[in-house]
Amino acid sequence: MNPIVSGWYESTESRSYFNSLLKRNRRRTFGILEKPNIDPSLPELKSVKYKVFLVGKAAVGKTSTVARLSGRDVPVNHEETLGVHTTNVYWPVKLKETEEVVMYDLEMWETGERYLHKFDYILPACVRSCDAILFFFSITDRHSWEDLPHLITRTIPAEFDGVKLAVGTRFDCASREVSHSEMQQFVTEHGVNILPTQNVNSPRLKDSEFPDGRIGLLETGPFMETLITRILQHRYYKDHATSDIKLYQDKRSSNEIYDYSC
Ligand SMILES: Nc1nc2c(ncn2[C@@H]2O[C@H](COP(=O)(O)OP(=O)(O)O)[C@@H](O)[C@H]2O)c(=O)[nH]1
Ligand SMILES: [Mg+2]
Repeated sequence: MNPIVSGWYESTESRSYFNSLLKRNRRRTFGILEKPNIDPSLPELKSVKYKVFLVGKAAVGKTSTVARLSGRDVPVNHEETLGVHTTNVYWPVKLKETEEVVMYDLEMWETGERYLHKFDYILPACVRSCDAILFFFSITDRHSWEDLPHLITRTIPAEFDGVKLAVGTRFDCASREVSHSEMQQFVTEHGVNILPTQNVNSPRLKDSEFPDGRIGLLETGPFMETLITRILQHRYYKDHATSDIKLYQDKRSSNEIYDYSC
């Protein structure tokens, strides 16, 4: 069962909540001490933070994915991320059972691949208390795809008890080096679902150089909803491990690749 009202971000009701992520239709960026300001006429909003770690080969599209999810432009050229970088991506969700709206704050952790190899304290810091790890490959880079199973095993510590998801980038590109059936097989064999993404910029606001924040939110909605849903389902499994676990079993078949792009 899906714990959230899916597609809620497209509803009229959600608009006043999503407005807190925008300023004059541009996506707002939030500093460490800042949070989205919700319209005071709305009921007070619960805020829940989750830690998400993005890992994968250099130039596979980790920074671009975070840029896209937080409403910034995708970097034109690859520049290695220096040290560890975190970005908070906010996303309001309506819970199905209680009809409560919750503001999720996904703290996205990324690091340049070189730093990961150079300093052996970085990986443990990134995976510690992590709610989800996103393993990246590019659909136009066969090597990143073939390395995916090793990436998973060399990244996760034995005690890791969070969500594992693979993210495939460059689904906008025609020159694909990975077939659909290979991805299907991977999902069946490893029990790790794949989220396809295409990190292309949103259209510009009228007479402006800035991306249209509202369109960006709509475009990234399926990715954000899937990620939050997986985290919530996983936590539910953990909390109810000995009781009615079947209740929340995901209706999607376990070998499904999420069939959308953002
Ligand atoms: N066409 C296309 N280009 C992408 C995509 N994702 C990333 N890129 C490009 O690949 C380059 C490297 O990506 P980046 O996010 O910096 O890689 P990182 O090292 O994994 O953080 C960027 O300059 C982007 O322009 C995608 O989904 N589609
Ligand atoms: Mg990067």
